[in-house]
Amino acid sequence: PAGGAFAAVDLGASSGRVILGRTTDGVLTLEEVHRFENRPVHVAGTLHWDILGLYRGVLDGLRAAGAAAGTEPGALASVGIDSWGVDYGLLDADGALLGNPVHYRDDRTLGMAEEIEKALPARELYALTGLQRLPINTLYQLAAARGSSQLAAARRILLVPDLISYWLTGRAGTEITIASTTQLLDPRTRTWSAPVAGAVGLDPALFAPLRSPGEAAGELLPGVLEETGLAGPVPVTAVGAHDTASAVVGVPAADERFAYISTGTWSLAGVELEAPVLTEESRRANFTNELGVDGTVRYLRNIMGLWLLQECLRDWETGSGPYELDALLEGAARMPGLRSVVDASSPAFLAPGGMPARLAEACRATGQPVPRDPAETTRCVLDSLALAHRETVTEAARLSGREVETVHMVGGGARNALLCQLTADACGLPVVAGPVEAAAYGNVLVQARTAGAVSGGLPSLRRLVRDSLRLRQYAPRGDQASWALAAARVRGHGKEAPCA
Ligand code: LFR
Repeated sequence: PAGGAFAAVDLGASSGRVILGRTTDGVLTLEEVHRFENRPVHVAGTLHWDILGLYRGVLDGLRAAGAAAGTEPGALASVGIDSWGVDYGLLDADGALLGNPVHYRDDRTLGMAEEIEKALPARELYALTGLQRLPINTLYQLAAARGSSQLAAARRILLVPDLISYWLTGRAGTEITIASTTQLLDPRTRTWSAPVAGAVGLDPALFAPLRSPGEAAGELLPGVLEETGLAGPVPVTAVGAHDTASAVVGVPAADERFAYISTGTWSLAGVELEAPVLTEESRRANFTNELGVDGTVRYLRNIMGLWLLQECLRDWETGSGPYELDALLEGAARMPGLRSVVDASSPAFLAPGGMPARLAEACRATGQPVPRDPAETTRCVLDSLALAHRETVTEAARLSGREVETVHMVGGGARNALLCQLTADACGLPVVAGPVEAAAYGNVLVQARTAGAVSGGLPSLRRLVRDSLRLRQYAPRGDQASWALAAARVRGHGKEAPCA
């Protein structure tokens, strides 16, 4: 097709994907050409990402993209990269990577928020960055790395998608949506925050120049072309490099009155705004103001998401053998609802390991029945997620003044019919589910716009997603009272920023 195909590299916490997108006659088609595992590794007591394994997956994926799109010049029109947020690599003066990037779930950040807030009180930090207080934030990771010889030798810090982009093109830059996950960016000026960097003693020269989605990010290096069998030049285009930013572009909303929930390992629930909300009330509710594509703000809260269930499955599998997710979900659907719920926004569930026991403990601590088997535990997780979705969507609307009439669920969790239905019930609003690969849609659309294959602002891009897909709708059932009562059972446990 005219204009060629676009390769979206989308790196998630449990798998990476390379997806080929084409726009023909006002319809967008996506084809997954390569998928690979992302398995973190414990090395000497620290949890790391296997970054070279991921990079190899990207190269294999680009080769597969060439095989599908054609290897003649122009067949692959461009490449865009997005990944999970907050994690980074450090480069030395020669541009070499210093050590393997550390996983955000590593416990090195314990106590770091309190530490930083001695120098920069929580209120000021929020006014400067608008970020929710989550232990995973890059700021707290860098605070934990203070005094290390790696940080002393570092001349540049690159977030994960920017590091991949640097290896592919030889050009170092930081895309603004991924930069906005660090807690080192000022969302009002959209520039690095000198006072925040100063509070952890970071040299501002460590940060790469910022670029925006749609801008050129370089071209594949000759060695990369050779290894992937592609014919150059192949441009790399900056997209919403934060997967959640790309996923929000891929939300098929028909107007402004929507909330989104990007559900996968995490549930990211919130609204899209033109300007950040930096009020004290917003800080107390622990809402984040991450940046989106086309100058937008992603006003949202992180909810632990399907991580809770993934970790249960991992635990049960080491015990009594493999568990079929579908069978568990069927069992959970037959259970009475809202028997016991936990606070699915609580960082208490951040670390890996022993999840069924931790969920049971949370139920016990709040005087609720302890789930007795995997089906009951699954139901507890899904009810808790739906409840957290409800609380977050309602609070986001209230604190931002944005009217919400529809909830869009995108990402892997949009496949989970029970979760979608419970979310509709809990929110008392219709849920529209899909696309599952929203991040890839957003990634491809921003590239396609830069290449001139599509045009217009976010509403036009979203219309294209709508016209290219069959979406599932879930109407709310039942009344709101039972959800309000369930909310009262967990209230006060970790919902507010635990600081004055
Ligand atoms: C989702 C996500 C979230 C971010 C978390 C950690 O994949 O990018 O937005 O808070 O991962 O990076």
